Amino acid sequence: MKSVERIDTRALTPQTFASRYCSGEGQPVVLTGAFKGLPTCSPEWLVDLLPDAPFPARLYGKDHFRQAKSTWTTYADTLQLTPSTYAQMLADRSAHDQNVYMAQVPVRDTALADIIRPYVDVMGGHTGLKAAIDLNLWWGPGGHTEPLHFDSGDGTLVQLHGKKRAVLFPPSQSKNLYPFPIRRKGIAPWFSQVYIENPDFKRFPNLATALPERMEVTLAPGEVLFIPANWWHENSSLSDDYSCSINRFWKVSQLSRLFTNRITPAIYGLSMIALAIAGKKYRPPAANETS
Ligand SMILES: O=C(O)CCC(=O)C(=O)O
Repeated sequence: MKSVERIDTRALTPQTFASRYCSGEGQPVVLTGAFKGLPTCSPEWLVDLLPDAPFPARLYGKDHFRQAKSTWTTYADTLQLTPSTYAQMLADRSAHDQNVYMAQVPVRDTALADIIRPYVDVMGGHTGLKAAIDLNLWWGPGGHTEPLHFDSGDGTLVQLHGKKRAVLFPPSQSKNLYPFPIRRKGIAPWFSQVYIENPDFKRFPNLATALPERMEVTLAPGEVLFIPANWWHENSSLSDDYSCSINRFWKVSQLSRLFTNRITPAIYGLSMIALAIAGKKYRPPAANETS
């Protein structure tokens, strides 16, 4: 298994970041030192800083990840929950039991974003990254795994509470990670059909070729994982109570890096056709859209 380099954010310049981590397929890296001084991210803190309005949450249910992904009819069901209700569900562990995850919740217009954004912007200054989609919250039960997928933009995931393990594969391994077919209803092709921790080599024999390319890192609070566009990643919360992270997607500056993944051109092509039929202006698929 390959490890992910750690580097102090303050030692970076846009030039060094671009040449080391954003050329070719790109290279994941853990950025340290950029989030010193943030208050502890407790549920009370989050509830205080977020409006007590409904936010989308993913309901996976108890057995979702015990079933072959080919039997899934949807990636997850969606619920609307207020932060205070969700904090209660984490406290009484019903969020753990039913695997409910406040995943990719846009928080750009909240007091939470006002606290986090200056730190993320400083990181943007050191790396030369330019914001695409502003801050999203990932607040979920300990033990949750967000399954293997890729995003079409560069991403940075800031860990705020609990330890989180990320497993990554380069875009060149796409074929060996069995993306859902493009024509499959309900699940987007940027999700993989395989379980990397419980591989079914009979159904997915090429997975054996991908596994030696696996990279892995465990993030501690305050650390940031840079996930280059089109890199496959699967993140698991290692803490028992809850995990809290915030991400931002960034523009991919080199056009060629948008196409490091074999299936991305097909996704872009289909989006263009669908939107042309709908008579709308073309918009590339947003990073991490789930369906
Ligand atoms: O940490 C997670 O649960 C998923 C985050 C993710 O997929 C991302 O940052 O792109």
